[in-house]
Amino acid sequence: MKKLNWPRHSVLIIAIVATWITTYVGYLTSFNMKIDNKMQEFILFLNPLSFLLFVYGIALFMKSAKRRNTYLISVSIVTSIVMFSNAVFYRFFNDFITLPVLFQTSNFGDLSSSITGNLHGTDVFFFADVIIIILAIKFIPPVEHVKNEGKMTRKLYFVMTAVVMMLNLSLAEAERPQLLTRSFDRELLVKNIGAYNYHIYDVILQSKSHAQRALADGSELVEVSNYINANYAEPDPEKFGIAKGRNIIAVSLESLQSFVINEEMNGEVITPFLNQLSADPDTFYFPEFYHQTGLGKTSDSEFILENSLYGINGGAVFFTNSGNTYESLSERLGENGYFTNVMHANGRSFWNRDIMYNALKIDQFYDVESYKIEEGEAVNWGMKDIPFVQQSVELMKDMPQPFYSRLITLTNHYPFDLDEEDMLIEPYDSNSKTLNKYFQAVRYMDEAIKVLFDELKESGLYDNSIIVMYGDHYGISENHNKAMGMYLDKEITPYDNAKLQRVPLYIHIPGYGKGEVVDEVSGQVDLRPTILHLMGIETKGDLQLGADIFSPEHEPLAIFRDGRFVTDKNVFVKDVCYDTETGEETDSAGCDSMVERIGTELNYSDMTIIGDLLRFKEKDLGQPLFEQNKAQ
Ligand code: GP9
Ligand code: MN
Repeated sequence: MKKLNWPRHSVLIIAIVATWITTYVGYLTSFNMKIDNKMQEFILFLNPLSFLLFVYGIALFMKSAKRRNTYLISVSIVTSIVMFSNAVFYRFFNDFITLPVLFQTSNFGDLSSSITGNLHGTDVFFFADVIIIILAIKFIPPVEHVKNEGKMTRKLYFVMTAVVMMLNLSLAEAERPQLLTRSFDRELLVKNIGAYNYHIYDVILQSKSHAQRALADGSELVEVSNYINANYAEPDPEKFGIAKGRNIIAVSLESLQSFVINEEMNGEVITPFLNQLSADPDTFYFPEFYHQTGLGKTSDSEFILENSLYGINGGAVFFTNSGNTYESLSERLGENGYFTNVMHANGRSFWNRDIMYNALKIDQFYDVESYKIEEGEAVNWGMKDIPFVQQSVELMKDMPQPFYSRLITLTNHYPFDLDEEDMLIEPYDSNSKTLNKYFQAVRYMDEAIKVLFDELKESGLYDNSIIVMYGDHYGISENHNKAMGMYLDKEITPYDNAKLQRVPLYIHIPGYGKGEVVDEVSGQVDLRPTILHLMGIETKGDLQLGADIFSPEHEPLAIFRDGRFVTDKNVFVKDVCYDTETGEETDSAGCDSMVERIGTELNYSDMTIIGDLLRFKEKDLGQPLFEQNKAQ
């Protein structure tokens, strides 16, 4: 093996190191990224390297020194512009640039004023690498090309690049499992794979969804709406409009599953307040209600509630289709005079909420910046639920009424850590630390809900509101089946795992007095029509896959994103049909008749989202879709 031609490659090495350091210093000085431990610090430092090795390395294929140098300078200019633009964007939006933001025309006004108004003198530093490279080229004399010298060098070089890339990805995967498939947050992506790789990832994600959208046309919308109209469930006249004009307070109960409701753990009640609430004459409680989320977790539950469509398979629709036209619950309520908002003490960009909420026509997002987090008021993922609900009610007092506020709780989130003083019951004792802590975290959440009710009563908002609370998704995965089996005192079968996807739903209407336990099988897609009908708002003709749970025509059915489903008679898991009552395997006839229908429904949901079909609604068809289909 020939020795590396040192003087010739030194410009390349200087270029890589200069841009690497400039990028890293840029990270530290221009972005407010939360670094929790030494490993995250190391990943942040390492993450620009694989990309820089790769792009700068292309210079190794260029024979003339002049071309090579021009190339190195060009790369450094482009990378500097990328970092510089992100920094300026971040100052204004507190987020990294993503393609849809650049293409959303409504953002242009904000963008241009944010650029001109947010330049700092120190921004020149982003171009420090360009200057260093120009100086290096000037002072290091070029060495001419030696025949056949480059092959081995190149091979070694790109093997090294791949190794750095793999090291980076595996460390990132260990820090944040499923980082790329779940794509939680732009900040997490930049922290783990680096700003440059993040942009490549973003371009791939966005172009995929663009191409699929381009192929769709209005005829698919007619097909989907025919299916929806055939399944439309008329509201129960007794319930239609019973909460008309009231404020709506919806609460997403983080990771809350139904198996803890009305139950005890080691002789201690887990959810005393919620138990009392489910027996309250002003409450409808739904013990057979299922979450229907996929990889998008909380964001999927938000999407399903707002649109009565399923999330997409293998990703978070909040990321993949945030530029779509939707017909959200918020939009409908907005049209009916509501001030719509989401309250969640987390960063704006998590789950791409800042962008998606625009598409969902949510008037305001009270994110972490709207809250004051005092010493001792944060644990686990952030602000504790009790101060969160207290401050949320304070904010509600100043809202124009009627309002629709959706609160997203956070404390009962994996890994379910609590401060000592918030542990109101003892932990469970099993081989799963997660399940052991879960009961305590749920107990704390129950307390937070009690505080929410107390505060609402005190504020005077309570009587004229309706409170809808639902579990967003499971908290305990199948990995904890052994411990779960110990708690439930049975061996957990695939049937049990499906039934464990039940999450509690409460609809509390102060002063109503005719509440009951509704044991109809239902799911999150049913929330939108159910809520709108209670408010006296028609949904006929809306593109929604769920149905009003109170409707006598509601079908007892919950479809999971992975194709499992539950009806009042059967539970279907991976080609096996179980009896809903007994959990025994049963003759597949009952399931067979449903399997195709389930596939169709999930497919229609995907078609609607991927093809962005709602953009064809009304505008192009001239009349409300429902009327048109009736005429056919
Ligand atoms: C984050 C919170 C939790 O803002 O909604 O998200 P999850 O991990 O549950 O999807
Ligand atoms: Mn969640």
